[in-house]
This record gives sequence, C-alpha cells and structure tokens, in this order.
Amino acid sequence: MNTAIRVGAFGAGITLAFGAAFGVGRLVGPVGSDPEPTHHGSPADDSEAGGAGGAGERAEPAGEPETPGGLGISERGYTLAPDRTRLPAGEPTDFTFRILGPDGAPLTGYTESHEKELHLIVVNRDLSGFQHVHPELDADGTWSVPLTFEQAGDHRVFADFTPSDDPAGGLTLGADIAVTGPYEPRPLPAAERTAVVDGYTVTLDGEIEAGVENELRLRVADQNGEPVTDLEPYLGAYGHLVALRAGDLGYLHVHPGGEPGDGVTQAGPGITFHTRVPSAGTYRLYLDFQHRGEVRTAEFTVRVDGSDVPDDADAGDAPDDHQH
Ligand SMILES: [Cu+2]
Repeated sequence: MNTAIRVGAFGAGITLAFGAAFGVGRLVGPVGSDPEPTHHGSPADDSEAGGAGGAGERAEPAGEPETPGGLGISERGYTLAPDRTRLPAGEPTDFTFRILGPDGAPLTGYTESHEKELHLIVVNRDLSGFQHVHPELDADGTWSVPLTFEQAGDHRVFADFTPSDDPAGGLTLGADIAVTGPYEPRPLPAAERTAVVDGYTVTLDGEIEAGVENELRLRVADQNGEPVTDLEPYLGAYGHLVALRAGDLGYLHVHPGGEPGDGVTQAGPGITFHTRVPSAGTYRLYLDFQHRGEVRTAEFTVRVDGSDVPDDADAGDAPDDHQH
C-alpha cells in the first residue's frame, strides 16, 4: 500500500534510470557471470566490517550487482546434501546434512565468518517461519542441528559458509525441504517501515535501489518506545540481516556497517548495513538483534522500485488467488 518503501518522485526517477542501465547491462553482458562476487564470509569482508566506512571500500565493480546466493543446490563444485528432504511439521527433528566438496567428499575444513563456520537459514517458501541457526560439525563432515518446522509447506534451507582452502571465498547453497502436513500458504505481509517483535519497534530507514550499493539503517526502540542504546553483540555485530527475494528466494549478502569495539559503532539505537539489491521486486528482510540476553528477529517486506504493482500481487505467488 502507501507504506511501501518508496523513494519519492525525484528518487524514483533515479531508480528508474539505474534500472534501465542495469537492464541494458544485463542484455549486453553475460547473465549470471559474476566476476568478483563478494560473499559475506570472505576474509576481505571481515576487514571491511572492521572499518566504519563501508560502501566506498567494497571491492565489487560499480554498477554490477552480485548474483543472489542460495538459488542453487550446487555451485563451484560444492553441493548441499541434506540427509532427509521430507520432514514432518511441528515435531522436533535432528536436521543433518553435508557439504560435498569438488572431490565429492564431505567438506570438513571451513573458515569462520561472523563467529561461525556455517550459518543455516531456514524459511518456508512463503517467506514465513524464518530461522537462523548454527549446526554442529562432526569429524566426518556431517552437520546437525535440532530443528522444528512449525508449519507445513515447501521450505528452503540455505547454508552460508566459506571453504577453508578456496580462494574464491564464501558461498551460499540452497535446498528444498518438503515439510509435510496441511498447508495454507500465507500472503506476504504488506511493505512497511516498522516491525514490532516482542514489544520492540524496529524502524527501517534508507532508500533501496536496485543495482547500487544501499545503506540500510534500522533503529530499535524498546517496549516503552525509548531508543535502545545497549544492544548486545551477537555473532560479532549488533545486528544480522538476511534478505530474501520474493518469488525465487534469492539470498542477498548483507554486510554490517562496523562492529562492536571498533571505536565508532554504537550499541544502538541505529544499526547500519550495506547491501546490493540485484533487481527490482519484493524482498523480505530479517533482522536478528540481541538485547537483554535474547535474540529476536524483526521482519520487513520491502519493495524495490516505484512499481505500481499492487501489494497482493507482487509477492510472486498471490496466494489468495490460488486457493483451492
Ligand atoms: Cu548465523
């Protein structure tokens, strides 16, 4: 509705201009070629996160958005191999999987990123039921994590990791998991600039344009509406943000702007991120933040581009029109 993330008349013109340039570039250049993907998790990223600067220091070629991660179960010779791809809804399960390396053997060597060797994101394909967990690795290369899929439906799991001996850096693989049980797909919530979780209100500032570096600023207020200035570090940052593209669940890499203890970054109420959004469309953002010992997730629907598509039609699925 009118709460969509819009950039105003002047900004919208710029957005369209970028969008047009991007379209031409894609027509001329090979689609999907991504000469220097900067994945979160590469050593280069870690040094970037330490500097408060951000945008200008990034090694990505200007105007060339990175391809979303997580669209493939295999990439660069690595394959995400879940032990089971069919699991029941509503029951605790032990979710196990391996990352098979280019030699076909389970990968056992990983480089930590954001304090973990692998981040597992789980979400229903209707973009509900988001979970961000950290499985344990055994000596044979099997990852395991207790998981409960609250709702039935096709789910996507994303493994975000960095092989320790690969100069190309980190990558994100995605696999589908069928969660069995009665399923009623939920429509994507409308685009809004505020999200409420457990009484905390999180506000999203910043303009989002396709094809350029975007700075996203989130502000956290507590149950009394007071700005939170004592956010706690979680995985080496004051917030972690995952962005998924509605329609195909493309996984965007989002980089925190600064980190706790760098002398610049404050413990709230503002949290800054940088990301490149590869296309116009609708995205779901998931912000994990920690306060008073608890991690919470604030979720936003964001529309990129000043498109006139109605909210209920741009989620890709338009669930209300397809009920049987
Ligand atoms: Cu993680």
